[in-house]
Amino acid sequence: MVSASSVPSALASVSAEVTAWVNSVAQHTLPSQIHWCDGSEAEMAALRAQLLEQGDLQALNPETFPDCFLARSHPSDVARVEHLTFICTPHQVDAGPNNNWMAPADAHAQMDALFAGCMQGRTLYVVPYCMGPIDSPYSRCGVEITDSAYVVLNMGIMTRMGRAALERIGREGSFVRGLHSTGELDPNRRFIMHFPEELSIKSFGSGYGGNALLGKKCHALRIASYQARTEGWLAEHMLIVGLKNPQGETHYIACAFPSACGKTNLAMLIPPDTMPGWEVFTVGDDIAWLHPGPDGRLWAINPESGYFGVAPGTGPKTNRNAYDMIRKDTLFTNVALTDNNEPWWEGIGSGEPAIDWLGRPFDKANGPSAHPNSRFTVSAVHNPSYATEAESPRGVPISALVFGGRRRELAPLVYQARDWAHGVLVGASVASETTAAATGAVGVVRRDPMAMKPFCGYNFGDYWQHWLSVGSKLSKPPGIFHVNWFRQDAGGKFLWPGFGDNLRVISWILDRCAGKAAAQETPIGYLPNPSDLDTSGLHIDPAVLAEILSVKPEAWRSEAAAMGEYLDEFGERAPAALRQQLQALQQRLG
Ligand code: SAT
Ligand code: MN
Repeated sequence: MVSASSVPSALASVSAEVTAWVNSVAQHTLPSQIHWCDGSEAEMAALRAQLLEQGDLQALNPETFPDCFLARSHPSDVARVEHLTFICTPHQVDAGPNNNWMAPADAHAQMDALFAGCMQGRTLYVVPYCMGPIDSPYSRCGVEITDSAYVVLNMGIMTRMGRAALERIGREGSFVRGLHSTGELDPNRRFIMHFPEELSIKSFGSGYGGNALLGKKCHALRIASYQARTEGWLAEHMLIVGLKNPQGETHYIACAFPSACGKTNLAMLIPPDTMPGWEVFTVGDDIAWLHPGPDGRLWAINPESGYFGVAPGTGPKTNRNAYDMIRKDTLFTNVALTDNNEPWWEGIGSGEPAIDWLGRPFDKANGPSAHPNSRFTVSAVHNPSYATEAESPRGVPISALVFGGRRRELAPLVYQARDWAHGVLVGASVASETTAAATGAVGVVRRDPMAMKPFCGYNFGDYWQHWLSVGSKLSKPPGIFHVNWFRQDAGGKFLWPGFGDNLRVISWILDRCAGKAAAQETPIGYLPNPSDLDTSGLHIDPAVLAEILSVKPEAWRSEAAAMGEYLDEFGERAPAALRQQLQALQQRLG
């Protein structure tokens, strides 16, 4: 084992706390080497070269996809594992019915046994990172220890990783500790444990996405949501996008949708030709940290610096910006290949697969060629619509918060909550069909409050209370809305075109926030009349538009009753104000 004296002299300002932790982990996991990451391009290139040599990465067509690589994960390790993900607080009630729970001492014992000697013959990488702009007071740092070079490469894209982060940790003292090993990739020896009170994470047995890139869901949502509650802010599963209207005014909105429900597409939306003069700027596509500002508005930063996006469905028609940005310097995971060694997936719009995600010759009898949760990892700076404001230390002011889910029925295209407290109920009531982003059945409707079901590091009852209290600190709160791009007819056909045309809905949302748009008052909130939406050039059947802008009291009464049962699961922790909001909704529904 190499001692921590191997800290490179260039990184000599390492805090004693980080060094002591790295030493103790090394003594326990017994790596053959320790590598302190500085985040330099030379370091990333060396790691890629090493993975290429080992056959763990494959270079893609250098002419059409320069500096792009393919990684294939273990076939049983392709998505987040919610049933193996735990929140470990001393009292179970603090984790809440929304989380799997284990007592911290038991969880540590179980994880420490798995980690014992697990890095023998491997390199232990020390990955210091900063979530958010390096000079933002809202940013928070962490250190991930991992034995996976693939994880290091991803963290290098997804976070501000390396020297500057380590220096900030040296100045601040505090950091989130994330310990990760791929172990043997045995699904029976796989756990993702969070210790919010200790600001620490232990993840074993998976090399995939949200299970292994600990800065993302584990830190920036589960641990950060807990930290945010104690510090008076919100860590949310939201994209952040800026919209400049033809009059030249830019407004920012933050939108919470479950994984694989189109956050990346909306964050990079291209306005339809029939809406000239609009411009769209991406601040973030997955996570927002929201702070009440001194001006009474809500301000947002994106803690990430890259995108870990779903590949299938990404094409020139659905997301031109993403399609263009992943043609260089991109790491693909579990996509298929063409016979020209280019990446391929269902929905890419041209070409055809030759090799499937498992490396076999493509045969459609085996199902989709790319795994439905195959991904691209790419730096945000390659996004043609990247907002310079994403680097702003103070963040961007938020005009509207938008919740949404994937629902065939019930939820209309868009509606506005009556006020903040009602908006918290709307967010808490989000339900969505499950997707391939997590293992388990796909297409089952489940409650996914604020799109945070898999990501809230504490009891949802306390979380809703925290949302209510953040609202009370805002003299100019954003409007709260709910959208549903996914309504279908009986034959399964989508009723709304989605993608760029979603700007029509957002335009109404922004006009509502500016007090400029009309609406009809319904029991569930304010909906546009069909004439309030800009549908010029859309060619949508008026009957279809009326259908997706209607509220069926009968169906909503059942929904409200189901929501009441859901709140009951949280017992006394469910805020009284939320129950009052639900009662008021039920009264309005009659
Ligand atoms: O695998 S991740 O958690 O990083 C992606 C997602 O599910 O949203
Ligand atoms: Mn996500």
